Amino acid sequence: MNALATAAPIRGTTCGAAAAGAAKGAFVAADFARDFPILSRPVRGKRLVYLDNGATTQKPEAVIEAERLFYRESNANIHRGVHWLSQHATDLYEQARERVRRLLNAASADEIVFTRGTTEAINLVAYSWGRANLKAGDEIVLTGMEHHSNIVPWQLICEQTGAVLKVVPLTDRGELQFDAFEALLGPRTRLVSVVHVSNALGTVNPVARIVERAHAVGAKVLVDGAQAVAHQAVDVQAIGCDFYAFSGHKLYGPTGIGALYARREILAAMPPWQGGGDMIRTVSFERSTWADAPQRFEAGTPNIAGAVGLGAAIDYLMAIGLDRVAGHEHRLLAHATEAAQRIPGLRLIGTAPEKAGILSFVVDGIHPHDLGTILDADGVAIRAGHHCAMPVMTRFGIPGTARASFALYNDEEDVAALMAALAKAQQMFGGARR
Ligand code: C6P
Repeated sequence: MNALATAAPIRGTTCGAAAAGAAKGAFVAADFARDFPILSRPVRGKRLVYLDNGATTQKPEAVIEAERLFYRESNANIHRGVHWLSQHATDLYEQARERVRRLLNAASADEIVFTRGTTEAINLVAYSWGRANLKAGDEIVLTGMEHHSNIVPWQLICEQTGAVLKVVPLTDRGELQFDAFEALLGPRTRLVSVVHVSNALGTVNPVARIVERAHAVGAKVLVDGAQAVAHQAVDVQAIGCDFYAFSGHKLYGPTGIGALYARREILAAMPPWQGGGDMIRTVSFERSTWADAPQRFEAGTPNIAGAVGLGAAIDYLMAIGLDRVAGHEHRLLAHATEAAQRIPGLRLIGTAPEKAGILSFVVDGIHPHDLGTILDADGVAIRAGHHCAMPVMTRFGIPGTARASFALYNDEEDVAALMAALAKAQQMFGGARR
């Protein structure tokens, strides 16, 4: 791809093996894996089995190349220059916004605000919408499976406004107790902020139903889509949510770039949360006025190359097709779940019927961190710990879990490597395997 290809119309953009795989119809993960240069590097002398996609996904050549070419051929600041290069960079940045719109099926690109990622997107809503709309006694409903990024900003805003948090409890399988959720809703509920796919449990929440119930009491709904957007088709209009947040780096894109979707009329009424260049209409020492959304929420020079890389990642993923990716990852999860259940002493944490490709577990007698270290010696990269979801660990009475999280390039061979490394860990810890 060259810089012009990056800037080219969105439809029909495909690259490398992904395009071939998409055309063939058969989903061969190994074909896609070849698009990701890092997956062919050995780690500790072993084949890299990368199963830490919940933390961040690897990047296809198309994304690496798009960022590299941006700096080689298109780099300039945006929305400011009268010169050709600045206008060109601005076009690329705005085309990336359109790609995000298409990914989420938002009604307008003006509903997409670029952020550093999910965390910043949620903080934006908390500090802008939250400070302007919440007062003492108002209620924010969260769930017991939220990432810290969807807890702490609300705690900070509650301290400032006097609003209070209400938390929906979880079942033993790691689902929301829907009755309890409905019982928490009332005339004081201003916001329901809920994770789409739990990073610690894999549970897929019924977000459209949640929105319907929340809207019935006049509350707004924010969906944390960090673990969803790369693994299933997301349609914010079908979900009906007011806000949707995600990170580019969990979607095969660069770090330091993500987006907030917010419904146009809500965004139009929100005050700025950060001040600086590019978010103003006029400035004087007496008074400043603000640009329209989304610029109002993008103070300062943004991550332009990151946005271009994110656009390339979206093209890559959509060329393959999110439904096909979801199908593949569901099959892989079912296969991994079955294999894990055959390991004595292994307990899955998160067994909801609606799950995405996340396998969280504990093994008798082996701390998750030890598991992670032993697996790493065999080139198997998983995450171990509380996954920034400490309330989930408290709910299940454990310090943490070992977590394998799948992406489109993983396959049965990766699952076999995981299971073999687990068996080895059990032998090292005194032959827990019977
Ligand atoms: N979860 C994980 O290993 P940022 O850091 O802003 O890109 O994403 C934060 C975030 C928010 N919500 C959910 C559901 C998430 O899973 C994450 C990031 C990583 O599970 C790092 S803790």
